[in-house]
Amino acid sequence: MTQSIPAHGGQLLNLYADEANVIVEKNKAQHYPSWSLNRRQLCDIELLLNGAFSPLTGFLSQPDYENVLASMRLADGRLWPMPINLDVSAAFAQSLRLGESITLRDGEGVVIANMQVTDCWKADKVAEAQAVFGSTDPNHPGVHYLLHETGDYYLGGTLTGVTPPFYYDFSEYRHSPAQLRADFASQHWTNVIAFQTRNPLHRAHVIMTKRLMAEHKAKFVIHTAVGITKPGDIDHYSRVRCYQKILAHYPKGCAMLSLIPLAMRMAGPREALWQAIIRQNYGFSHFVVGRDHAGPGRDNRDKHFYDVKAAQELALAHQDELNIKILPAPFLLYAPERGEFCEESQLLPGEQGLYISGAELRGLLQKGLPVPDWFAYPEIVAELHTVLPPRSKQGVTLFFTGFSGSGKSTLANGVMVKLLELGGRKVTLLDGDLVRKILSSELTFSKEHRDLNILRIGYVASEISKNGGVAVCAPIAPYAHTRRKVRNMVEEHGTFIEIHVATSIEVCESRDRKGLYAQARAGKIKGFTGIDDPYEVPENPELRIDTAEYSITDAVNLVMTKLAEMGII
Ligand code: PPS
Repeated sequence: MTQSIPAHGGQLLNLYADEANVIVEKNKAQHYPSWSLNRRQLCDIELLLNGAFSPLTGFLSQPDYENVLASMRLADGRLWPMPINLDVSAAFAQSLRLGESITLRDGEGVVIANMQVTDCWKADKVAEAQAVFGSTDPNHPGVHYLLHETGDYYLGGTLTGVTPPFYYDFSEYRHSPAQLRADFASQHWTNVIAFQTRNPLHRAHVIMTKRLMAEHKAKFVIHTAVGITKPGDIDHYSRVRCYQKILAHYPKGCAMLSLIPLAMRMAGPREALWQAIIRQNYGFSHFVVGRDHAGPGRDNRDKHFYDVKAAQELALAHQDELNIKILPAPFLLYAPERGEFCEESQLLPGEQGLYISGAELRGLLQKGLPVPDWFAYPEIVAELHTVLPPRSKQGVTLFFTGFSGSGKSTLANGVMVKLLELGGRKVTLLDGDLVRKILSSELTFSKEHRDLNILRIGYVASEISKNGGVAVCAPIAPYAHTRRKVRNMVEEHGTFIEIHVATSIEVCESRDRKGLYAQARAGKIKGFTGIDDPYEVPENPELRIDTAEYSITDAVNLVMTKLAEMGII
């Protein structure tokens, strides 16, 4: 029976205080130091509190953490491949004593849980990245988050839940492990396949999962991650609308949709195993592991971060320790002559199997080209056309970066005027100098303040792009990781184009239009970019222009040509 599927570690945990004690915990919270949970931490804490992360009773202690990194096991030997840490700032960590309790609040200040802090240590993030992701390459989104967005200290300790995080959206599809188990039991569902996904489903997915349902005499649940997925993914609102539509392609009463607030790490093999454990805790009997499951795609050299079969192999290698059956997903291709899907090995001699990757699909949508009917259902394509309109209708951020005096503002102004001349677009200029007078008037040029300045610009630009406008930004933006954060913000809703204005420091200094380089050389301005402060050269900008080599008109035309090439104008 499905309800008898044991949780990982034996017992499905529920870390919430019982009704009588909620008020006691809330009262205690008033006297504890508070930590405001970020989006990732809110996802993690919800799954800790509702038992999805059983057998964890809180954020990992240091011995558990070290064992997880070294051997994918807790200190007591139980299998657990993913570190679940409460990362905090050095200042907060150093203000605490071990044994002390803290209260964990959401962004609005609601008390989510209290935690007794048993461990506090400084993270070795590079070692963690290598152990968990097998890489320290910041092009990996999980590595980037760890190295650049995670607090420097980790706190471990047991949790007592007070208030479950609240959602306005799709509440009918949100289930805790206990609720989903009860739901399966009430419908007498015994074998149930969990299908983890962060993408819309198409014909091949439906055919593949229906085959698995038949083979394993199982019901089917689209158990979709709606916490944090890969930057640039289609937002969960549109995806859930797609899933609602796709359910009509399954036999009635045999398939359902459920949302899990999982913050994915894109950790490939380790993540596949972790996700299987989580699905066991939700009461599933089977878990589908796809090709390159939870992989972040390709690195800068166009190489997959993980072998496409590594996730399936690692999960299968631990099958004996799991009470959920791992189902490696067959990879289906479309055989056009036969009008059907088959595995590569089943193609007839000379037969060419067709497949459209996520990136290719995105390309078709961005160019406004038709999506072949053999690949996707028309109602899903219609939804995708709404959420991913052709690039000419999407919001855009043009992000010029380079030294002071490199020509960023001149170029940005020129491009803005050209766009206005073409018409049909609302354009906002967020020039470095201008922003510093208004948005960031109180900020200095320290690293922290420069980062904050760029994040403010990025936030405004992403809002403009989200609403279909064009944001033209022209700050120095000297740090690669901050530019990456802005790219991630913008790509949630539109197109991000990084233009490195690569004019050399010598040329910029010789221009010295504002006399600032002379002042920097004379030591009157300290920490001047390119003189005694760093500038990290963009590795892969969409465009690089040295303004010493072109007239202004030609340089502006280079940008406009790039925009035309990309289908933006
Ligand atoms: S940053 O690093 O992106 O936050 O800088 P930004 O907001 O673009 O501001 C750069 C403009 O500020 C003037 N300025 C300095 N630049 C660099 N370093 C130091 N220490 C500094 N102090 C003042 C300078 O005029 C820059 O203008 P632009 O338009 O880039 O020439």
